[in-house]
Amino acid sequence: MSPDDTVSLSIAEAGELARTVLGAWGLAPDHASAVAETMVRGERDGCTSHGLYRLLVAANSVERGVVVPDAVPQVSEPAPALVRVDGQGGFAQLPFEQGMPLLVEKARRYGIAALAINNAVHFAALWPEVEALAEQGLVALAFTPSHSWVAPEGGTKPVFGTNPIAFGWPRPGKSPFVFDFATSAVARGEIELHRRAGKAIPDDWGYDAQGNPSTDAAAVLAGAMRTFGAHKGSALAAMVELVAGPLIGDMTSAESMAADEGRGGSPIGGELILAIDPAGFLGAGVEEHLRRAEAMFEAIEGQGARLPGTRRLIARARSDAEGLRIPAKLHQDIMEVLER
Ligand code: NDP
Ligand code: PYC
Repeated sequence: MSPDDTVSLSIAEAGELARTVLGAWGLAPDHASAVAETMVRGERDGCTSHGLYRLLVAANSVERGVVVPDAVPQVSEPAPALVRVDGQGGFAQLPFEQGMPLLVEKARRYGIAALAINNAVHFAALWPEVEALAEQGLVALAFTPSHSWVAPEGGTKPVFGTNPIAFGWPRPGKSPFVFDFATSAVARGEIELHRRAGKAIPDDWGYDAQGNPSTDAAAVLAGAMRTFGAHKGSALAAMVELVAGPLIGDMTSAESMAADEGRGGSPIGGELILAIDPAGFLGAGVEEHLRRAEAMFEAIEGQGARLPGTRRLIARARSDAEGLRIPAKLHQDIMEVLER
Protein backbone atom coordinates (compact mmCIF):
# COMPACT_ATOMS: atom_id res chain seq x y z
CA MET A 1 0.00 0.00 0.00
CA SER A 2 1.46 3.39 -0.98
CA PRO A 3 1.15 6.35 1.44
CA ASP A 4 -0.87 8.12 -1.29
CA ASP A 5 -3.52 5.39 -1.56
CA THR A 6 -6.94 6.53 -0.36
CA VAL A 7 -10.35 5.04 0.41
CA SER A 8 -13.54 6.94 -0.52
CA LEU A 9 -16.42 7.19 1.92
CA SER A 10 -19.64 9.16 1.82
CA ILE A 11 -20.27 11.34 4.88
CA ALA A 12 -23.07 8.96 5.90
CA GLU A 13 -20.74 5.93 5.55
CA ALA A 14 -18.07 7.69 7.62
CA GLY A 15 -20.63 8.38 10.37
CA GLU A 16 -21.80 4.75 10.28
CA LEU A 17 -18.21 3.50 10.43
CA ALA A 18 -17.36 5.78 13.37
CA ARG A 19 -20.50 4.81 15.34
CA THR A 20 -19.87 1.11 14.63
CA VAL A 21 -16.25 1.25 15.81
CA LEU A 22 -17.13 3.24 18.93
CA GLY A 23 -20.11 0.98 19.68
CA ALA A 24 -17.96 -2.14 19.22
CA TRP A 25 -15.53 -0.67 21.76
CA GLY A 26 -18.36 -0.41 24.29
CA LEU A 27 -19.39 3.24 24.05
CA ALA A 28 -23.02 3.79 24.99
CA PRO A 29 -25.07 4.77 21.89
CA ASP A 30 -25.48 8.43 22.96
CA HIS A 31 -21.72 8.77 23.45
CA ALA A 32 -20.93 6.91 20.22
CA SER A 33 -23.25 9.18 18.29
CA ALA A 34 -21.92 12.46 19.83
CA VAL A 35 -18.26 11.43 19.43
CA ALA A 36 -18.74 10.13 15.87
CA GLU A 37 -20.44 13.39 14.89
CA THR A 38 -17.41 15.53 15.84
CA MET A 39 -14.94 13.17 14.14
CA VAL A 40 -16.93 13.17 10.91
CA ARG A 41 -17.28 16.96 11.05
CA GLY A 42 -13.49 17.20 11.48
CA GLU A 43 -12.81 14.91 8.51
CA ARG A 44 -15.44 16.68 6.40
CA ASP A 45 -13.87 20.08 7.13
CA GLY A 46 -10.33 18.91 6.32
CA CYS A 47 -9.22 18.97 9.98
CA THR A 48 -7.66 15.53 9.68
CA SER A 49 -5.72 15.72 12.97
CA HIS A 50 -9.14 15.65 14.70
CA GLY A 51 -11.07 13.63 12.12
CA LEU A 52 -11.49 9.86 11.70
CA TYR A 53 -7.89 9.34 12.85
CA ARG A 54 -9.28 10.04 16.33
CA LEU A 55 -11.12 6.67 16.21
CA LEU A 56 -7.73 5.10 16.92
CA VAL A 57 -7.16 7.59 19.75
CA ALA A 58 -10.61 6.98 21.27
CA ALA A 59 -10.20 3.19 21.06
CA ASN A 60 -6.84 3.56 22.82
CA SER A 61 -8.48 5.49 25.70
CA VAL A 62 -11.16 2.80 26.06
CA GLU A 63 -8.65 -0.04 25.85
CA ARG A 64 -6.44 1.51 28.53
CA GLY A 65 -9.34 2.16 30.89
CA VAL A 66 -8.91 5.95 30.74
CA VAL A 67 -12.50 6.70 29.74
CA VAL A 68 -15.81 5.52 31.20
CA PRO A 69 -17.60 4.39 28.02
CA ASP A 70 -21.14 4.56 29.41
CA ALA A 71 -20.77 7.58 31.73
CA VAL A 72 -23.98 9.47 32.48
CA PRO A 73 -23.19 13.23 32.54
CA GLN A 74 -24.64 15.24 35.45
CA VAL A 75 -25.91 18.75 34.65
CA SER A 76 -26.09 21.35 37.45
CA GLU A 77 -26.45 25.13 37.87
CA PRO A 78 -23.86 26.46 40.37
CA ALA A 79 -25.10 30.07 39.88
CA PRO A 80 -27.79 31.78 37.77
CA ALA A 81 -25.52 32.31 34.74
CA LEU A 82 -23.40 29.17 35.17
CA VAL A 83 -23.87 25.62 33.95
CA ARG A 84 -21.70 22.72 35.02
CA VAL A 85 -21.71 19.31 33.40
CA ASP A 86 -19.77 16.63 35.22
CA GLY A 87 -18.78 14.17 32.52
CA GLN A 88 -18.31 11.38 35.11
CA GLY A 89 -15.17 10.26 33.29
CA GLY A 90 -16.75 9.88 29.85
CA PHE A 91 -15.83 11.63 26.60
CA ALA A 92 -16.50 15.40 26.52
CA GLN A 93 -18.81 15.55 23.48
CA LEU A 94 -21.99 14.31 25.19
CA PRO A 95 -21.56 16.67 28.19
CA PHE A 96 -21.30 19.59 25.74
CA GLU A 97 -24.37 18.39 23.84
CA GLN A 98 -26.32 18.16 27.11
CA GLY A 99 -25.07 21.47 28.57
CA MET A 100 -25.43 23.63 25.48
CA PRO A 101 -29.22 24.23 25.55
CA LEU A 102 -29.04 25.58 29.12
CA LEU A 103 -25.94 27.65 28.25
CA VAL A 104 -27.81 29.26 25.34
CA GLU A 105 -30.88 29.90 27.46
CA LYS A 106 -28.81 31.55 30.22
CA ALA A 107 -26.74 33.64 27.78
CA ARG A 108 -30.00 34.97 26.32
CA ARG A 109 -31.43 35.66 29.76
CA TYR A 110 -28.36 37.26 31.39
CA GLY A 111 -26.37 38.49 28.38
CA ILE A 112 -23.43 36.25 29.31
CA ALA A 113 -23.17 32.70 30.61
CA ALA A 114 -20.52 30.07 31.10
CA LEU A 115 -20.47 26.30 30.84
CA ALA A 116 -17.85 24.26 32.71
CA ILE A 117 -17.36 20.69 31.62
CA ASN A 118 -15.56 18.73 34.32
CA ASN A 119 -14.12 15.28 34.65
CA ALA A 120 -14.29 14.48 30.92
CA VAL A 121 -11.87 12.89 28.44
CA HIS A 122 -11.05 15.38 25.68
CA PHE A 123 -9.46 14.64 22.33
CA ALA A 124 -11.58 16.81 20.06
CA ALA A 125 -11.34 20.08 18.13
CA LEU A 126 -13.20 22.99 19.75
CA TRP A 127 -14.51 24.75 16.64
CA PRO A 128 -17.68 22.60 16.35
CA GLU A 129 -18.75 23.94 19.74
CA VAL A 130 -18.15 27.66 19.15
CA GLU A 131 -19.58 27.32 15.64
CA ALA A 132 -22.79 25.78 17.02
CA LEU A 133 -23.14 28.66 19.52
CA ALA A 134 -22.39 31.35 16.92
CA GLU A 135 -24.99 29.76 14.63
CA GLN A 136 -27.46 30.57 17.43
CA GLY A 137 -26.43 34.23 17.31
CA LEU A 138 -24.03 34.13 20.28
CA VAL A 139 -20.37 35.13 20.58
CA ALA A 140 -18.50 32.13 21.96
CA LEU A 141 -15.10 31.30 23.44
CA ALA A 142 -13.81 27.87 24.44
CA PHE A 143 -10.67 26.68 26.22
CA THR A 144 -9.33 23.33 27.37
CA PRO A 145 -5.98 22.14 28.77
CA SER A 146 -4.63 18.73 27.75
CA HIS A 147 -1.49 16.87 28.90
CA SER A 148 1.79 18.57 29.77
CA TRP A 149 3.56 18.19 26.44
CA VAL A 150 4.56 21.82 25.78
CA ALA A 151 7.53 23.79 27.15
CA PRO A 152 7.07 27.42 28.23
CA GLU A 153 8.96 29.92 26.05
CA GLY A 154 12.54 30.07 27.33
CA GLY A 155 12.45 26.50 28.71
CA THR A 156 12.61 23.01 27.19
CA LYS A 157 10.64 20.95 29.69
CA PRO A 158 6.91 20.32 29.31
CA VAL A 159 4.50 22.26 31.55
CA PHE A 160 1.50 23.22 29.38
CA GLY A 161 -0.93 21.25 27.32
CA THR A 162 -1.48 22.06 23.66
CA ASN A 163 -4.32 24.19 25.10
CA PRO A 164 -6.58 25.32 22.26
CA ILE A 165 -8.53 28.58 22.16
CA ALA A 166 -11.61 28.79 19.94
CA PHE A 167 -13.73 31.82 19.08
CA GLY A 168 -17.02 32.14 17.22
CA TRP A 169 -18.76 35.33 16.01
CA PRO A 170 -22.21 35.35 14.40
CA ARG A 171 -22.46 36.95 10.93
CA PRO A 172 -25.90 37.86 9.63
CA GLY A 173 -26.70 35.75 6.55
CA LYS A 174 -23.24 34.13 6.52
CA SER A 175 -21.38 31.29 8.20
CA PRO A 176 -19.98 32.47 11.55
CA PHE A 177 -16.41 33.76 11.86
CA VAL A 178 -14.62 30.95 13.66
CA PHE A 179 -11.04 30.29 14.60
CA ASP A 180 -9.66 27.50 16.73
CA PHE A 181 -6.00 26.82 17.33
CA ALA A 182 -3.66 25.13 19.75
CA THR A 183 -1.40 27.49 21.72
CA SER A 184 1.41 25.08 20.86
CA ALA A 185 3.18 25.66 17.52
CA VAL A 186 0.84 23.01 16.11
CA ALA A 187 -1.62 20.48 17.49
CA ARG A 188 0.00 17.33 18.82
CA GLY A 189 -2.27 15.35 16.49
CA GLU A 190 -0.49 16.99 13.53
CA ILE A 191 2.89 15.77 14.80
CA GLU A 192 1.39 12.30 15.29
CA LEU A 193 0.19 12.34 11.67
CA HIS A 194 3.73 13.29 10.54
CA ARG A 195 5.13 10.39 12.55
CA ARG A 196 2.60 7.98 11.01
CA ALA A 197 3.52 9.21 7.52
CA GLY A 198 7.29 9.09 8.26
CA LYS A 199 7.58 12.82 7.48
CA ALA A 200 10.00 15.31 9.06
CA ILE A 201 8.57 18.28 10.97
CA PRO A 202 9.83 21.90 10.97
CA ASP A 203 12.64 22.42 13.50
CA ASP A 204 10.70 25.06 15.45
CA TRP A 205 7.84 22.77 16.52
CA GLY A 206 9.69 21.23 19.46
CA TYR A 207 12.69 19.79 21.24
CA ASP A 208 13.96 16.24 21.70
CA ALA A 209 14.34 14.78 25.20
CA GLN A 210 17.78 16.46 25.49
CA GLY A 211 16.24 19.89 24.83
CA ASN A 212 17.62 20.26 21.28
CA PRO A 213 15.42 21.48 18.38
CA SER A 214 14.47 18.44 16.29
CA THR A 215 12.80 17.63 12.96
CA ASP A 216 12.07 14.06 14.10
CA ALA A 217 8.35 13.79 14.97
CA ALA A 218 8.86 10.82 17.33
CA ALA A 219 11.72 12.60 19.14
CA VAL A 220 9.57 15.72 19.71
CA LEU A 221 6.63 13.59 20.89
CA ALA A 222 9.02 12.12 23.46
CA GLY A 223 10.57 15.52 24.28
CA ALA A 224 8.69 18.84 24.42
CA MET A 225 6.59 20.79 21.95
CA ARG A 226 6.95 24.59 21.67
CA THR A 227 4.30 27.27 22.06
CA PHE A 228 3.33 29.42 19.04
CA GLY A 229 4.36 33.08 18.96
CA ALA A 230 7.14 32.82 21.57
CA HIS A 231 6.23 34.48 24.92
CA LYS A 232 2.73 35.42 23.68
CA GLY A 233 1.63 31.85 23.00
CA SER A 234 3.28 30.82 26.25
CA ALA A 235 1.18 33.36 28.22
CA LEU A 236 -2.02 32.27 26.44
CA ALA A 237 -1.21 28.62 27.20
CA ALA A 238 -0.86 29.57 30.89
CA MET A 239 -4.21 31.39 30.74
CA VAL A 240 -5.93 28.28 29.34
CA GLU A 241 -4.42 26.18 32.15
CA LEU A 242 -5.88 28.61 34.71
CA VAL A 243 -9.37 29.29 33.32
CA ALA A 244 -10.13 25.71 32.29
CA GLY A 245 -8.26 24.15 35.23
CA PRO A 246 -8.26 25.66 38.75
CA LEU A 247 -10.97 28.25 37.95
CA ILE A 248 -13.52 25.51 37.25
CA GLY A 249 -12.12 23.09 39.87
CA ASP A 250 -10.41 20.85 37.36
CA MET A 251 -6.92 19.62 36.54
CA THR A 252 -4.01 21.43 34.94
CA SER A 253 -2.29 19.63 32.07
CA ALA A 254 0.49 18.47 34.41
CA GLU A 255 -2.07 17.08 36.87
CA SER A 256 -3.95 15.40 34.02
CA MET A 257 -0.74 13.82 32.77
CA ALA A 258 0.00 12.53 36.28
CA ALA A 259 -3.56 11.15 36.58
CA ASP A 260 -3.02 9.21 33.35
CA GLU A 261 -0.38 7.15 35.21
CA GLY A 262 1.52 6.38 32.03
CA ARG A 263 -1.42 4.74 30.26
CA GLY A 264 -1.08 7.04 27.25
CA GLY A 265 -4.78 7.90 27.07
CA SER A 266 -6.37 11.18 25.99
CA PRO A 267 -6.36 14.03 28.52
CA ILE A 268 -8.97 13.98 31.25
CA GLY A 269 -10.04 17.27 32.80
CA GLY A 270 -12.13 20.34 32.13
CA GLU A 271 -13.26 22.77 29.47
CA LEU A 272 -14.65 26.30 29.85
CA ILE A 273 -17.10 27.69 27.29
CA LEU A 274 -18.31 31.31 27.43
CA ALA A 275 -21.37 32.49 25.51
CA ILE A 276 -22.25 36.19 25.10
CA ASP A 277 -25.48 37.44 23.60
CA PRO A 278 -24.73 40.62 21.58
CA ALA A 279 -28.24 41.84 22.42
CA GLY A 280 -27.19 42.08 26.08
CA PHE A 281 -25.09 45.19 25.44
CA LEU A 282 -26.68 46.36 22.23
CA GLY A 283 -30.41 45.85 22.69
CA ALA A 284 -32.27 46.97 19.60
CA GLY A 285 -28.99 48.13 18.00
CA VAL A 286 -27.70 44.57 17.49
CA GLU A 287 -28.17 44.44 13.74
CA GLU A 288 -26.51 47.81 13.14
CA HIS A 289 -23.43 46.87 15.22
CA LEU A 290 -23.10 43.40 13.67
CA ARG A 291 -23.19 45.13 10.26
CA ARG A 292 -20.31 47.39 11.40
CA ALA A 293 -18.33 44.27 12.26
CA GLU A 294 -18.73 43.16 8.66
CA ALA A 295 -16.62 46.16 7.57
CA MET A 296 -13.64 44.60 9.37
CA PHE A 297 -14.11 41.27 7.59
CA GLU A 298 -14.34 43.12 4.27
CA ALA A 299 -11.12 45.03 5.05
CA ILE A 300 -9.34 41.71 5.68
CA GLU A 301 -10.62 39.90 2.62
CA GLY A 302 -10.57 43.02 0.45
CA GLN A 303 -6.78 43.00 0.43
CA GLY A 304 -6.50 39.30 -0.42
CA ALA A 305 -5.93 38.07 3.15
CA ARG A 306 -8.10 35.17 4.20
CA LEU A 307 -10.34 34.78 7.19
CA PRO A 308 -9.75 31.85 9.54
CA GLY A 309 -12.36 29.21 8.76
CA THR A 310 -12.38 29.84 5.01
CA ARG A 311 -10.28 26.77 4.20
CA ARG A 312 -12.53 24.70 6.45
CA LEU A 313 -15.72 25.88 4.77
CA ILE A 314 -14.25 25.20 1.32
CA ALA A 315 -13.28 21.69 2.46
CA ARG A 316 -16.80 21.25 3.84
CA ALA A 317 -18.41 22.21 0.52
CA ARG A 318 -16.05 19.84 -1.34
CA SER A 319 -16.78 16.96 1.06
CA ASP A 320 -20.53 17.60 0.85
CA ALA A 321 -20.29 17.39 -2.96
CA GLU A 322 -17.69 14.63 -3.40
CA GLY A 323 -17.61 12.68 -0.13
CA LEU A 324 -14.46 11.93 1.88
CA ARG A 325 -11.12 10.40 0.91
CA ILE A 326 -9.07 9.05 3.81
CA PRO A 327 -5.61 7.44 3.68
CA ALA A 328 -5.93 3.69 2.93
CA LYS A 329 -3.53 2.98 5.82
CA LEU A 330 -5.82 4.86 8.23
CA HIS A 331 -8.82 2.90 6.92
CA GLN A 332 -6.91 -0.35 7.42
CA ASP A 333 -5.93 0.63 10.97
CA ILE A 334 -9.55 1.56 11.78
CA MET A 335 -10.77 -1.83 10.49
CA GLU A 336 -8.13 -3.55 12.63
CA VAL A 337 -9.30 -1.62 15.68
CA LEU A 338 -12.87 -2.69 14.89
CA GLU A 339 -11.86 -6.34 14.83
CA ARG A 340 -9.73 -6.28 18.00
P1 NDP B 1 -4.16 25.26 12.67
O1 NDP B 1 -2.86 25.92 12.89
O2 NDP B 1 -4.26 24.27 11.57
O3 NDP B 1 -5.33 26.32 12.39
C1 NDP B 1 -5.83 27.07 13.37
C2 NDP B 1 -6.78 28.16 12.94
O4 NDP B 1 -6.10 29.12 12.15
C3 NDP B 1 -7.97 27.69 12.12
O5 NDP B 1 -9.09 28.43 12.53
C4 NDP B 1 -7.52 28.02 10.70
O6 NDP B 1 -8.59 28.24 9.81
C5 NDP B 1 -6.76 29.29 10.90
N1 NDP B 1 -5.75 29.49 9.86
C6 NDP B 1 -4.77 28.65 9.47
N2 NDP B 1 -4.02 29.20 8.50
C7 NDP B 1 -4.55 30.44 8.26
C8 NDP B 1 -4.23 31.51 7.37
N3 NDP B 1 -3.20 31.42 6.53
N4 NDP B 1 -4.98 32.62 7.40
C9 NDP B 1 -6.02 32.73 8.25
N5 NDP B 1 -6.37 31.75 9.13
C10 NDP B 1 -5.65 30.63 9.14
O7 NDP B 1 -4.66 24.55 14.04
P2 NDP B 1 -3.87 23.82 15.20
O8 NDP B 1 -2.93 22.81 14.65
O9 NDP B 1 -3.31 24.81 16.14
O10 NDP B 1 -5.12 23.07 15.91
C11 NDP B 1 -5.90 22.13 15.18
C12 NDP B 1 -7.04 21.63 16.02
O11 NDP B 1 -6.56 20.89 17.11
C13 NDP B 1 -7.96 22.69 16.60
O12 NDP B 1 -9.25 22.45 16.07
C14 NDP B 1 -7.92 22.47 18.09
O13 NDP B 1 -9.15 22.62 18.77
C15 NDP B 1 -7.48 21.04 18.17
N6 NDP B 1 -6.82 20.78 19.44
C16 NDP B 1 -7.52 20.18 20.45
C17 NDP B 1 -6.92 19.98 21.67
C18 NDP B 1 -7.66 19.39 22.82
O14 NDP B 1 -7.08 19.28 23.90
N7 NDP B 1 -8.89 19.00 22.71
C19 NDP B 1 -5.53 20.35 21.91
C20 NDP B 1 -4.92 21.02 20.79
C21 NDP B 1 -5.54 21.20 19.60
P3 NDP B 1 -8.93 27.10 8.69
O15 NDP B 1 -9.46 25.95 9.48
O16 NDP B 1 -9.89 27.72 7.78
O17 NDP B 1 -7.60 26.78 8.02
O1 PYC C 1 -3.81 17.53 18.99
O2 PYC C 1 -2.82 18.52 20.68
C1 PYC C 1 -3.71 17.81 20.21
C2 PYC C 1 -4.73 17.29 21.12
C3 PYC C 1 -4.66 17.09 22.44
C4 PYC C 1 -5.85 16.60 22.87
C5 PYC C 1 -6.63 16.51 21.77
N1 PYC C 1 -5.95 16.94 20.71
